[in-house]
Amino acid sequence: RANQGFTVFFTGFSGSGKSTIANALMVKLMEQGGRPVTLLDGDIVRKNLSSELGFSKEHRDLNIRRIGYVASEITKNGGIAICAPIAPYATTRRAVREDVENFGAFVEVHVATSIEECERRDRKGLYKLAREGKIKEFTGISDPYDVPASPELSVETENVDVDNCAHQVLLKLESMGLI
Ligand code: GGZ
Repeated sequence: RANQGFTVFFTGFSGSGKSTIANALMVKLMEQGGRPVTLLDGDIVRKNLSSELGFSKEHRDLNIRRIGYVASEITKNGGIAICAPIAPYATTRRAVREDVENFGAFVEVHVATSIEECERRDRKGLYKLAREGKIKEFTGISDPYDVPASPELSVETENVDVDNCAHQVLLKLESMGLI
């Protein structure tokens, strides 16, 4: 069991801290050595694997199913996949969980930083554009986000720093017997 592959799947709003926590987690897991770690970040996947897709429900679902497929292949081969898309739809997250659980563990981590905080930070100026109607179908503003009902772990970056969040994920992986 200690050598099985697994997938850590972060979900949360744009600007919630998914990528930063995912990167910190990747560093910690790589320091431990052993299994190869692959990061499937939202931005990077959209550039390389889903470049033709937009943000309709159909396109988001397709994007998430692709991420899920790659994560399940990595998991099957005994690796560690870290995914960090918004993944707003519960049914699609469920489908990815089922794909991955054929081969190893699926660890869903809700990055539960509130939409108010994400908009207040507005690191990339996207929330302003969404409010102005210049970006349509923006998650949390003009498009839905299904709050995870039973994630393996929930963290937030309003009161807790990134390193602490990544450490909480590491502890969860330990308690699940995965590392
Ligand atoms: C949400 C959008 C949108 C819309 C562009 N809604 O902060 P970012 O910039 O880097 O992260 C967001 C990213 C979301 O892509 P994902 O592949 O993670 O989304 S999904 O899981 O729903 O497929 C944001 C940017 O793309 N972005 N337009 N309308 N985020």
